[in-house]
Parts: sequence; structure tokens; C-alpha cells
Amino acid sequence: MILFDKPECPFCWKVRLAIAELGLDVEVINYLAPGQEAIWRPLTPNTTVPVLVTDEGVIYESDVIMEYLADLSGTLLPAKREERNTARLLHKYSDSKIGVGLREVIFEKRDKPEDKWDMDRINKGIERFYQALPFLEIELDNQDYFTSCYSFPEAAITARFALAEAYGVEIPVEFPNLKSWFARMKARPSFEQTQPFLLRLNR
Ligand SMILES: N[C@@H](CCC(=O)N[C@@H](CS)C(=O)NCC(=O)O)C(=O)O
Repeated sequence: MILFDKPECPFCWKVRLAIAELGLDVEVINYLAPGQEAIWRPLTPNTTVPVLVTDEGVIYESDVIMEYLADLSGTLLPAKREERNTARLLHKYSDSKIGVGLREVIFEKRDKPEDKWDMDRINKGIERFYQALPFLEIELDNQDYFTSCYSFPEAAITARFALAEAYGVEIPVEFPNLKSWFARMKARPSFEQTQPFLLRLNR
């Protein structure tokens, strides 16, 4: 399989984490590498990465790719239907609710010197990110994973939290379950294996 990938994109990072956790043999190609854009753009009507090329066809949209990886491996979703629903709902929550505030922070800080940052936009984005956390803190409780195994929310939320951290937004102490969960996720080999090079430099 081939994954067309943007290293610092949270949707792509989530897919890379899932691939690493599953130990799948996938060639990861940077979407901007010379000559690659002409290959992947025509494969998707949505003009976005990630795009996964498989023997069974081309899959775009990260949530559909995650479902494909779960289907293929039989291990990325919990066995119980009720838990599978939880995993899918939290995955959706990560892509929509957690992403919106963070996007403001990242877009404002990225490619701009610090003295040009719009602190009002940044603070509003951080506030919005924090507002998304109480629900996750309660859902996680003090379990190892959001469901009974490493699943969609682990990959999706790890990528979001790691991007937050790289842009100076820590998980506040009021969320001890999320803080220790995130520390555990970062200690997994999949994190080191998939971390974008640019974010490593920022640490
Ligand atoms: N709904 C899409 C969103 C993916 C997305 O927004 N990807 C961005 C990067 S984060 C992208 O490819 N942007 C086009 C570009 O950078 O040229 C998914 O879940 O796969």
C-alpha cells in the first residue's frame, strides 16, 4: 500500500499512527515530494491528503481510511458493538470539536514571527480547545484506552494533542486522566515512528 501524506497534518498523522500500531507495510510518500502531486491529486475529488492506495482501490478521507484499516486488520476497533460506537463517536469528536480551536492557534503561529501573532485569535483558539476536553476526560475515566483497546480515538486524539503541545498548548492539570493517557500514548513506539520531523525540531 502507498500513503500520500502530509507529515504535520493531524488527519494524516492519525492514519500513520494506526498503520504503525498495526505493523502494516505501507510506503509513505510526502504529498509535496517532486512529481507526487501529479499522481495523488487525480486520485481524489477532495484535493486533500491522506490518500491510501491499496490493491482494492484508492481510499481518501481519513475516517474511511481508518475504517478500512480496521476492517483489514480486525484489531483497530473493539469487539463489542457498543464500544465500536464509542470509538467512532470519539473519532468524529476529535476530527471536529478538538480540531477547530487548535486550527486557529496553529494557523496563527505557523510561518509568522512571534511579534506578529494575533494573541486574541490564539487565546480564543486555546479556550475552544480546552472547552472540548471535559467530555473526553469523563469518557476516558481512568481506563487505559477510551474503549477496551487501542482504537480510533487513541490515534486521532494523540495526533491532535501532540500538535497542540508542539504549538505550546499543554493539557491542563484539571484533566489528569487525559494527561496520563497522553503520556502513555507518547511512550508507545508508534509515536516516535510517526512523529513529523519538523515537530521534533520544535521540542
Ligand atoms: N476530511 C479530510 C481532511 C484532510 C485535510 O484537510 N487535509 C489537508 C492537510 S491537513 C490537505 O490535504 N490540504 C490540502 C493541501 O495542503 O494542499 C480527511 O479527513 O481526510
